[in-house]
Amino acid sequence: MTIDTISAGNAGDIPPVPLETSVEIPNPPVLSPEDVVIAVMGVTGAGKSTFISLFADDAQIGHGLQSCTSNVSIHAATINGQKCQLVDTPGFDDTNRPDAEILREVANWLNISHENQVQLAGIIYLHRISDNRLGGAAMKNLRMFKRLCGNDSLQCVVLATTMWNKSNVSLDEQRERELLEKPDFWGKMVKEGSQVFRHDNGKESATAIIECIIGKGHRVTLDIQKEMASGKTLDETGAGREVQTDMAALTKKHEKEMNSLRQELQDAKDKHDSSAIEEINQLRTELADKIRSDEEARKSMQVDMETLRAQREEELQRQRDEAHQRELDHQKEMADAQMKLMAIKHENEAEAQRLQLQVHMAQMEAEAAKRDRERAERERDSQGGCIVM
Ligand SMILES: Nc1nc2c(ncn2[C@@H]2O[C@H](COP(=O)(O)OP(=O)(O)OP(=O)(O)O)[C@@H](O)[C@H]2O)c(=O)[nH]1
Ligand SMILES: [Mg+2]
Repeated sequence: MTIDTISAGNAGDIPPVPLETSVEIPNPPVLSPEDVVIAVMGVTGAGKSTFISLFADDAQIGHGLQSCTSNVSIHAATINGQKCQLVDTPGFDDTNRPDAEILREVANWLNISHENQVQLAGIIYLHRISDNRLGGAAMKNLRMFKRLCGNDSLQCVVLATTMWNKSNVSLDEQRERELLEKPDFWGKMVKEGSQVFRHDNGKESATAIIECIIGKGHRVTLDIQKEMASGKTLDETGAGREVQTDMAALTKKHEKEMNSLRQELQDAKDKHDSSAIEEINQLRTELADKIRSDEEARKSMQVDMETLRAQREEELQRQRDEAHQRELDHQKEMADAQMKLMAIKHENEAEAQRLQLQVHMAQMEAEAAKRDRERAERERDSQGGCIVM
């Protein structure tokens, strides 16, 4: 890594800003077949990164409304003397990215692991017990997760609830019962061997979850790994089909909206209502953009393992280049601000010296004037002594 520092004369007590001119991007840790690898999955904001951060301080936790983790990342951890690798994953229903993009990222990581004979020891699926109902995003995420894993992997799955309301547990317990009883929720998974835990955001419950997985000593190959290794494209896998079904429903909704906008536009034209025409056209443009990106997302899943990997490498390189450029821009901004700060400091120092001199000159002149006055007084007094009465 090359680091230049910007020097700007006497920097005083301001340390110079290091300006990186080139960055070596560290390679992600390489996993081996002997590693105990545990993936943490779940809807965005379920607490995946927070869970991992209990054992590895390099996990990135999100504190805003936006989804935080965007790429798969691996974090080495030691739990009661046992080494393992915790894999942080982006959650579906990400606020920034379509599900197809998230599935591409997760599938690509799983494909590469599979190719390198790295199998998962288990998967922790986190769910916010505070979610009012298991509909929408949580249900979609769960359906996707089940397809991704397949029935054969369910014995290595731990379903853990997060965000318990400590002051009123009864409502959360009722939701937990519902999760366990309904086959579509967790019921069937539990029957197939998945374990259920409550995680209270503390290290103790997190350790119990990881120890449960390590204790089983299993290794699994997920359905999506088998499917893609057999030559299927992503959209032909179970998880891919699940995403497609959601996307098809969304596209249908968008097309229906487009049709009614077409009708509204005609009505507005008949009435010569120019402001309504403008408003409807704006909505049509926005909707057309959405339909276009639905189509792009659909196409992005028509990829086999190799194509997906090549495309993801390119995308990640682009992300890294953009992040690096942003970093350099901010460093430059900081360096410019530092230069300005020092210039102002120098200017102020010169101004302070000028004022000091002015004070000094005024003081000298005041003293000279005083001396003149005293001399004048003395002269007056001595003249007074000569007055003849
Ligand atoms: N009260 C409570 N807050 C939690 C818990 N786990 C996580 N949080 C908070 O929930 C927010 C989101 O947590 P993250 O760990 O970033 O969630 P994530 O699942 O990694 O989210 P994505 O990266 O967006 O998929 C953070 O503000 C955490 O501090 C928990 O068990 N209890
Ligand atoms: Mg995260």
